[in-house]
Amino acid sequence: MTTTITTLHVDDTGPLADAIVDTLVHRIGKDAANARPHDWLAATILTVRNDIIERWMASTREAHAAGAKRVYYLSLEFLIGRLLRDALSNLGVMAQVAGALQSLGVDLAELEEIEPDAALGNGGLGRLAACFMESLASLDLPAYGYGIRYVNGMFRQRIDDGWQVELPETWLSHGNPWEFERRESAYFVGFGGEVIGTETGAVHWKPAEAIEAIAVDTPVVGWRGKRVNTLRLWTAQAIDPIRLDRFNAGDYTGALAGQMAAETLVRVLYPSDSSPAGQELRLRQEYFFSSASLQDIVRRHIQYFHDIRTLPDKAAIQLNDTHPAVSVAELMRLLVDHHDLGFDEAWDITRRTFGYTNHTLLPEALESWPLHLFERLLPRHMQLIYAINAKLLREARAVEGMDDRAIAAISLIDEGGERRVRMANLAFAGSHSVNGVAALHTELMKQTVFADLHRLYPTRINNKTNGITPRRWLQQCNPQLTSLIREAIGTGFQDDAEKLIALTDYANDANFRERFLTIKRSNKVGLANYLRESTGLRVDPDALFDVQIKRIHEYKRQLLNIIETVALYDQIRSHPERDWTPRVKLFAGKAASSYHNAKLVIKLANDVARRVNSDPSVGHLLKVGFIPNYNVSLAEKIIPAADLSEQISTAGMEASGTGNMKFALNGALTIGTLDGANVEIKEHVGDDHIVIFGLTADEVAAQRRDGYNPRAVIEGSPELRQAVSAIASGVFSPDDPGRYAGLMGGLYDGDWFMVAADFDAYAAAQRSVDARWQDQAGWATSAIHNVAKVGWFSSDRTIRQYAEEIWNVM
Ligand code: HBZ
Repeated sequence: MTTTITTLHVDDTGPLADAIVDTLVHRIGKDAANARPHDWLAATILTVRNDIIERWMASTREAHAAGAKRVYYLSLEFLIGRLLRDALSNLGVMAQVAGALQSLGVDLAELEEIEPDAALGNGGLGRLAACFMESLASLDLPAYGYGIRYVNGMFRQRIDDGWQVELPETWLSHGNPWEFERRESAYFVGFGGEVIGTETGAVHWKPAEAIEAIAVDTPVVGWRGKRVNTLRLWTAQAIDPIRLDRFNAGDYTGALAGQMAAETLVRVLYPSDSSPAGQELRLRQEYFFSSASLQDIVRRHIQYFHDIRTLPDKAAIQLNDTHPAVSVAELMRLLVDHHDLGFDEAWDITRRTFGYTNHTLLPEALESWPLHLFERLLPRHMQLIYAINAKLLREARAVEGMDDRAIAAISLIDEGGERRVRMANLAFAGSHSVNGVAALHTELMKQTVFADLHRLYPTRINNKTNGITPRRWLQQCNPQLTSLIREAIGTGFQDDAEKLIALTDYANDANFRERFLTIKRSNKVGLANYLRESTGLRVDPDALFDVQIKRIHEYKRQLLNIIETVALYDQIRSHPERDWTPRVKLFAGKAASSYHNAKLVIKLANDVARRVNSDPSVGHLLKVGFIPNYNVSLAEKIIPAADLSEQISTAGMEASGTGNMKFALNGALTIGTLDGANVEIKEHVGDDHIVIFGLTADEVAAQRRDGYNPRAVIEGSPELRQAVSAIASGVFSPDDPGRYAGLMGGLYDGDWFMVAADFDAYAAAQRSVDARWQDQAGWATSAIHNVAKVGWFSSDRTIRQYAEEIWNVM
């Protein structure tokens, strides 16, 4: 009989300690005297896992017995981060496990810190998938996440002399005690070859190559351990791991070539959040995981429900952006070629099964594949896509007023230039629901990228504003604030984040404010220590911590922030007599390895930091830090310590943002544009507790349409002109004075992201922040209003809406 931790009490950790030592000896093969921290970590995870497995099997049995409909979330990215603290906290056994380890002389917090970050994603899209998985389990919905088990996920970022250097992330180097390889769940995934017609009219795809997809499962523990769902990530293996004929002939490389090709497929995540890498390997990855997932879903459906026609009643498949969009064609292939359904019936089933979530309107980020590449790799899918397109365009032609331009925009094939397959159009056509991720984004989808498809299917586009899991992003990352809230309003908010609203009553309570500020300060001391250890930078925890952490991208406008920092630096030096608010400006984020300007922005932040931090004339009034290797775990350290959250994208360009929600939930004030979910955050927290500046999305569009003249704007703003020319002339890069001439020149000749247009408004907003900071009680009141009013941005609310309005599972 195994000891289940949940049956133990905090003061009775002896059996649990014994169980951990037993695991250490019998599973890891070490005794307590010789165990290293990683051995203790593995032993702890394996022990906790026993309890999780029981719940996991019970969850599967229950769903089966109930004949429940299942949700399938297909995503090329799952940015799940570390799992130990999440599992312990959701199971409510944190104190027991900490106590048991303590009795063994081991510090749980230290073990948590050495757990590698599962960085299987780029940014917001991947983290959203992770929050959704946790909420699905917490809401007791049977769900599977499907993706790829990348051996090296997102690259590790090192900063060398201010430049980003990309290194492989070796998160699996100590093994992964959370995962279970399921050899029995393996599928062949084909590529290339030809399509052969038979006499009966049926067709048969004969791929030239095939790779075996093998399932690797990770349990996802919901809040209070109610349900444990499965994250199923595919790994790849050659069908012939070694060609003995070649090996024996002395061709050792050739003998292993198949295995090498398979391993290459699951090696890296494309480190791009801005544009599809446009490479064959990427399309292969997308088809590999889509095909394996669809085969698995169809197999499970037949096993449980026997009739393929009931698939839409028992399976809801959500496409996380277009990366899995080829699944639409894959399901059609399985239905038509393997289950002998007619095309029309197959199409009806397909559309009723899929939903598609769009995460970007940036034209360069909308995936499309050269038709010849697609046809060469997936000839049968190409045929099906032509057939789907014919049907789609017939429907479109039947709508009054659809002209040739509209038809061309709706088509699954882009005919302008080299012909390409449009994955967003395929996903749209193949789904009964197409959603955006914030209200503004969804409206813009209707008006811009999907305007013609929207006219054809006017009820298909709907909004599901993003959310974040309050377990990881409040309870786990900010335990002190969580305790304070619990003391004030009880524990209800832990099961329903919207109950945080009761905190509003405390926003003007002097005692509560005091305690709130004390906790914030303590989190800031923690971050200051981390900064000193990781970068050598010393900062004053009483300064305002002003934070911008996210992927580095021109539309996110880290450059606006840096230029304003330079302007502030100038101002402080020119007017040292003024009552400046001491600030610490913090940046973190990765740039896509091929994104030149983004990498230059990282270097600029570091160059500005070096100059400012060593200038005694500003002293403690201004410090600048770039924290390397931004990832989920780092975000968990930084966010609870932030006073000001920078959400300053060019209006209309950030689909939603989710960092904005995490900061507000931890009591930071937002300085931001009316973009993405900032708009809704403002509605929730109230105009008095957020700092909004800059052009609206409509104004940005109007300026671009009517001719925007950044040169005139720069010339008209002395502060901006001075900062830009200082950067351009090499004040911050004396070793290479021309380094930023091009970057600054881009502002004069175009400034697509409207940095100049928004600069004065941004600088004025920052000075209003300075003034607010002088009134600490007022600041605390606003911060508490933020915590109280952003419970709505829980991913539980988001998932409930998906469940009710798209998946029909609630
Ligand atoms: O998805 C982000 C949006 O930029 C952000 O506004 C939103 O909050 C978040 C969740 O909805 N999008 C991404 O993170 N996109 C990618 O990471 C990406 C990755 C590969 C691509 C394209 C985009 O080829």
